[in-house]
Amino acid sequence: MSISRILIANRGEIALRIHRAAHEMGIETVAVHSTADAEAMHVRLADHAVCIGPPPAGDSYLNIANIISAAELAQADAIHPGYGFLSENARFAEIVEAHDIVWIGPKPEHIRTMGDKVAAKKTAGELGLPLVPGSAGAVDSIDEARRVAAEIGYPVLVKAASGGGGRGMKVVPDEDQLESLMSQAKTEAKNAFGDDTVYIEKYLGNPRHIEFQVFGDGRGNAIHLGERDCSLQRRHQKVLEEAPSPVLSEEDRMRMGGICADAMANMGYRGAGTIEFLWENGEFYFIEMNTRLQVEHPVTEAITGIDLVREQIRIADGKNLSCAQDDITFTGHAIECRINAEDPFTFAPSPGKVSHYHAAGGMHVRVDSGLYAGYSIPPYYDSMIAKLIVYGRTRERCIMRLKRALEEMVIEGVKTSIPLHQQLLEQEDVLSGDYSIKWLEDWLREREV
Ligand code: MV4
Repeated sequence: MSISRILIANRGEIALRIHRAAHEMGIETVAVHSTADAEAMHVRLADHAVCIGPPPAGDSYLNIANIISAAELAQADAIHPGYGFLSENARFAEIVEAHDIVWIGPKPEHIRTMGDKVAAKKTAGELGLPLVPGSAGAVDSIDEARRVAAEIGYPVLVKAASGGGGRGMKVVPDEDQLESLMSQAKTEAKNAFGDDTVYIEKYLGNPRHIEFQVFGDGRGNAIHLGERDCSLQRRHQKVLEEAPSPVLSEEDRMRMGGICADAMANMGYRGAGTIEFLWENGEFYFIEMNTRLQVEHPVTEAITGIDLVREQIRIADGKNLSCAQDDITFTGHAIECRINAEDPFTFAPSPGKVSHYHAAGGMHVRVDSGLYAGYSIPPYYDSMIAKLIVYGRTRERCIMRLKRALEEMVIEGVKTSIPLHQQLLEQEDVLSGDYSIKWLEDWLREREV
């Protein structure tokens, strides 16, 4: 059996991205949409479209029953979840498979394990990934917390097992504050996730965020596609990502990438995954694994020439990985700017009608976006409206081209983060690649005064 019609359980640029890969493989697509998205580009482009509910995501893009019904109605034989929404919902993956629909994603058990940060860290350690020093698992009592913290040394970080994306974390500077901050972390975790399980790690003060792209075939074979540096973030939202990282040597890349690929091979991982590390003073420390395609995947595509969505679809269809590790080369440099409909100074969302639109173009310039002139950006969803991905033979030339492409982009009628990116690309530290996860927020704070 092979996949002939994919339901895309997502919206916006990633729905378009998946549609494009599918059509290039001769596969039909089914778009699903809320009533707010009836005029969206992903609906126009798809071969079939099904309305799955009212604007709030909880009633549409997160409504499992409606999405399964849409798949049955449209006779889709596979579902691609994209990123966000239901992409890391293990129960959804199980329900899809129980309906004899191909799930274009990892095995549900692996999604579940990596969604629990304590279980993820335990698994990562067993698979040989380097960990941040800390508790062996969940920390149940203040006495245990004191013991662990004294052993690894302050400052420590209390993290929620159900957290991720930075929610439910507390930095503890010394033992005096451990008890109160740990109980605060537990209360916040209970309220946010319905689970007050926490664990403790050594707090790394000034690391970079470096993540490795991996693929497994689910039968014990796995490869890595190198790393992305995503250190430029604001409130756990990535702003600009690049590949390769400005700080890794080819030797570091192949050594860490090899460790990641071996780990995925040993767990029998299937599909695309991203292994996130903090990097400080030349050392890697595993923090989390994402069991989905990521927003920033195009920078990896640019330097490897591999279509990651095509690879995902092939694997879900039972095919072998399209290339061996030795066939994969890393050439040149790529940077992605996330363009949001928001005020570039206050970051307030700026939904509304796009009066004029013109995408940048030219050699090595890619714009992934569902925008068009006359489109109304609805207020209900994420504010990211476009991704500008630029490639260059070297990092310097990539940055020159990126500046040129940002000048060309026209998005009128709403505020966008384009001016923010233009300012960023004037900063010495960004130009030299000398930044950590702290850099952007520090700079924004200085920019205000
Ligand atoms: C950390 C850390 C420092 N030390 N863990 C934030 C989100 C979640 N994925 C893990 N995070 C962090 N974990 C230790 N032991 C600092 C962060 C962190 C961070 C990580 C990646 C990118 C941006 C960040 C911004 C603030 C904090």
